[in-house]
Amino acid sequence: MGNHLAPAQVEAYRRDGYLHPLDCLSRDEARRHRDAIEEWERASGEKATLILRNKGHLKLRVLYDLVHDARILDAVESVIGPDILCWSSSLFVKEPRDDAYVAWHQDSYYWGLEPDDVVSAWVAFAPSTLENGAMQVVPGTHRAPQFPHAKSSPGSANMLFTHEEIAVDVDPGQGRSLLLDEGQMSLHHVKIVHGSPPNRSAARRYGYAIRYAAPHVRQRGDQPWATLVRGRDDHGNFRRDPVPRGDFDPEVLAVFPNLKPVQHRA
Ligand SMILES: O=C(O)CCC(=O)C(=O)O
Repeated sequence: MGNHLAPAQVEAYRRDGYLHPLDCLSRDEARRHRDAIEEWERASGEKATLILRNKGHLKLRVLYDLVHDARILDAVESVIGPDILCWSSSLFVKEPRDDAYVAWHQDSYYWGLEPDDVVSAWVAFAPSTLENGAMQVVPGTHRAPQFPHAKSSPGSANMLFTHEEIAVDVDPGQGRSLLLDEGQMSLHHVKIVHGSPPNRSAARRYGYAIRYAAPHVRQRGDQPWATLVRGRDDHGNFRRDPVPRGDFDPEVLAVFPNLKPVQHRA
């Protein structure tokens, strides 16, 4: 059985577009992931939220191992099937008492992946609470059409690199906060409307969102890269990521020069 979802949970995911809380890491494992990230920040002088936001699993070996964790993949398998690619991953660190927030958006708007057999597993390396800006979703919106998006107002603290947000009114009262203990995770559908308010607490909020796709998914206009993390890929729609042998492996950076910290910051 492992960590596969029960039929009622799969049904709830299909109806609502998200599922939480799901047990995943122990508290000790969650702390070890935080420690590894903070240790890397100290050694490199870089900020995790900037540098590890894009394909963090190809940068830090501890994250590469995590995207292969059977406890996550069992749950993911229950919603997208036994053949699983990790297309990307994003570490969202919210600093204490900081205005940074994530504007309401649908991932499908930015990613161009079709069909929508794409799910994010959002793993909490620290508790995710109302006070520290837990992620919010609007249930059922994954079944709505794709909404238009537009640039956020100038100077906004929207953490999304594109600085865009959904261009229709979202009633904040409809948002459900995905509260998680450290080590727990949530799943959210690629089309669900989601976002998160600022962190008003005295500690960092850590969420690691891992993007998984079934191999029949395609990206509009491009052949993306991905890591096969379970099963097989008989479709060939994704090029195969190199395997990182350590943190910021030069061989990986040779394939993806834009993953280099200094370029990412610009
Ligand atoms: O971590 C957050 O608050 C937002 C995460 C998010 O937008 C995502 O995982 O797609």
